[in-house]
Amino acid sequence: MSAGFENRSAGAIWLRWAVIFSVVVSGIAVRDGKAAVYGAVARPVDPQAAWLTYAPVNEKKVFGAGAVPDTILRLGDADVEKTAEEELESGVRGMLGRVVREVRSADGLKGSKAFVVVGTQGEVEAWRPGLKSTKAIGADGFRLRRDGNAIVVEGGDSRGVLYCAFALLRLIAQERSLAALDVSEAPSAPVRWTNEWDNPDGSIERGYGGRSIFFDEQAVRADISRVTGYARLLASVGINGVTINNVNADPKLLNESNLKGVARIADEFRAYGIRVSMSIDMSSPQAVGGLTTFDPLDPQVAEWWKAKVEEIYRFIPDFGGVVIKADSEGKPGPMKYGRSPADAANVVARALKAHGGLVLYRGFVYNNHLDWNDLKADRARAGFDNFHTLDGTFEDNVVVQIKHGPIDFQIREPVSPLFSGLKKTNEAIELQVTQEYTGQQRHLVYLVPMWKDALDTNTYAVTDKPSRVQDIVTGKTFGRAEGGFVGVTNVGLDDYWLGNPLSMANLYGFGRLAWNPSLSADAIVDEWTRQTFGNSEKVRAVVNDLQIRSYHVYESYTGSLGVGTLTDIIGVHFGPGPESAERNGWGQWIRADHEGVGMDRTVATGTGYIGQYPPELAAKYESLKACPDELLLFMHHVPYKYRLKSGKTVIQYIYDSHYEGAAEAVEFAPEWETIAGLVPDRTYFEVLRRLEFQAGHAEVWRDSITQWFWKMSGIADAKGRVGNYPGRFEAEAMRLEGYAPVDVTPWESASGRKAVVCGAEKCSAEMTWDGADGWYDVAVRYFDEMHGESKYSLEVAGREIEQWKADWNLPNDRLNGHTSTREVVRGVALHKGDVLKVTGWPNGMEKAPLDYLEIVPAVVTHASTSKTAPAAVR
Ligand code: GCW
Repeated sequence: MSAGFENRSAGAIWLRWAVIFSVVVSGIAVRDGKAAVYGAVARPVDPQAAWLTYAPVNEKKVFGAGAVPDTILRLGDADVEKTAEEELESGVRGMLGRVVREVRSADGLKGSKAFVVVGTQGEVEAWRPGLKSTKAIGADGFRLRRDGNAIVVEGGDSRGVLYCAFALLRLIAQERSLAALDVSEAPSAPVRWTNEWDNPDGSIERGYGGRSIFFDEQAVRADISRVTGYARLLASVGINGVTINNVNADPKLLNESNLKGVARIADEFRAYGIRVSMSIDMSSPQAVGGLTTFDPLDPQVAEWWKAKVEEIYRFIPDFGGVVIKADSEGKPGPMKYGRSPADAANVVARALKAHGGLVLYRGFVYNNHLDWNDLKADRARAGFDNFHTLDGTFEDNVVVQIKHGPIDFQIREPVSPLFSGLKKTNEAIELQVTQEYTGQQRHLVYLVPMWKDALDTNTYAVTDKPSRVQDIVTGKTFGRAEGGFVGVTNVGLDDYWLGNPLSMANLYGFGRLAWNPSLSADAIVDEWTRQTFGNSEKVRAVVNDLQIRSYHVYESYTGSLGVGTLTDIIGVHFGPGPESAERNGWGQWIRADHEGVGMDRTVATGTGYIGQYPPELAAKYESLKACPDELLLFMHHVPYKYRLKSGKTVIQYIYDSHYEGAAEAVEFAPEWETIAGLVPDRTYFEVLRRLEFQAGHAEVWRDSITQWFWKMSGIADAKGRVGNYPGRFEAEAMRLEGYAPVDVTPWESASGRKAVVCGAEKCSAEMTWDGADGWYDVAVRYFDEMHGESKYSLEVAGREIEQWKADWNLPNDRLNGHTSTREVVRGVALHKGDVLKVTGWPNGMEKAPLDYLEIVPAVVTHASTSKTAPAAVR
């Protein structure tokens, strides 16, 4: 080896640690002696606190020359008001470094320089009549203002008091001046719920943050201590309901012993103003009730529901109601008896009405055995077709819960036409916080911009009132009293709740939008970043930028132009799998053939779906010219050479967007690395390893989708990238010992369609470097299946430079786009003639699979890599 080129050594690792350390130190040093008091310096933070860290702030910015509160006067006795007091106490202690006195009467204020008074409107007026507001504060609403040396935390009811307290804490956390404080707010809608798809065995359907915080081993967990932490987070953004079990509901949860468990959960949520609800299975009267039928029009069935609901309320007096998934994806429902969704919803709604409970009946009713050969068949039509004729027939405590798009949480969909299709029915929009189709929390995807697109879409339902989706679900358009927002959240026992610390911006954003859908995606993320990581300009610039860019980046490398996420739709919905969309009954078709791609949903020649929208919106989508490019392939089938508004052909756009998106994803980790030391270390590394994974997985997406479309269209990439991978060395073409080539399915998810697997205890693949001497980044692409933890090592010129384990349990047990991942070793010195050798040690069913090596000139932009993380967080 010639001088000047040394492989990764302990020295290199130390250097990287030194970089991180110096960032930490300078982060502290610039804060002129106040480092320990405030600012975004590395500090131990409880990850479970998420955005409620209550870290020290610069109190001058908040209070100017005025005094910081030293006392809290609580006027009321309601538990929720006590919670508000507790939060204020802990927020002031954490952010302002003051231990406040908690008092119950004006006498206690003697000697106080400044105080916070907490109460409902009635309590505040009784305490100080001069503070009487001219207007009544509505349910859950609040007014937050100053009165001399007092900050008045006043709610329309006790829940409003709690929301007001959190609003105050949110302002302090963001170092906003409280000098001229007078804010009145009210929630946009009464229903602000999360749905949790938790199963009694403790698993969570489409959950990516660990096991259930509610259930284990077929019952409510003995230890439900995580529930309080979750309740705090939800209440802090105004969520007032939680449905604790999967919409694919297990009927036995309605048994008495389970209801007792649910009552324990409800007790925890109650102090935070949150009502618990449950998903129910429509066949329960038969499945657990012993009846011979569950026909909703059978009087015995109605009686059974009435009795069951009464029993529930005996255990949980403030039970919120039920969520119903029926006649959908194999779930039993009224169709069995020729009855309608309204018949089913109403029988339960009547039972709940006397107790103040709601039925949220899901609009997600569709046939998953559609005929692929029928060009008129269209799953997107199902919601409207199944529900709009029932408009006006639902009880007034029924809310139809509608996924924001007509298919299923794809990366880009138009809004469901059912929103404008129901005028005399309460509606709620269902948004998915858990990233089922959007990278499963291993990819950074800030979803608020997508939700905003949906909420801001004007349906043109009526001309004399605002008719955006947000106006409809908040009841304004059609004058509905109930309705609102449901977020499918699926938090788990993971310390970061959703697995990825940055994904918590989605939960925060969901709550904030439910409270006020006119907030912008930018404003929401900045609030979140400030509360989570502090007010440092640098941290805000980086975190906000990453979050805001992420939605479009993910869309670009997965499925652009409204074609759908292009994942394996009949599997885990994670990696690429475009072929899976076609030729089955699920109806997530993209109808790609050799000439063109896209679903023709026009009225003129297609499925007629577009005709379900009000005329103005329908006209926009029906016309090829007017249809926005980002929804083109959702609405139309076009030839690959069809030109978009930019003049680019569809096929070239598909190639370009996948390359651009993947290239942007590669920038995420280095950008995050610029704030090493300015965010808590553990969080830093948790995020970093995900961003590095994302960069590698975006490449799998890019290559799979572009190759698939190349094969399908026969049209080559004008820029020559697709099928041409400089620096790539296929494992199957290397000198193999023990390894044997295998075909990978789907073919496009492995480079050259093949991988190698090891049938022995240990195998190796070798190649000789024939390029120029220099510094290179070496990527080893391999497959990390769910079960088994194979070990690998990489040697260069007889020296081991890297060792790793395939222990990230990617969500599948085969070699494909879900499991393809890579290990990158940066800054490797290579000389012509050097031998690179990968050794694999299989484990369990995982046969140390390898796809290729990619050797590209080193890009030294990284301050560190995930390899520098302490072993505990790797
Ligand atoms: O997207 C599909 C999911 C199912 C889910 C269903 C639904 C809970 O793949 O896992 O079931 O939607 O929303 O009911």
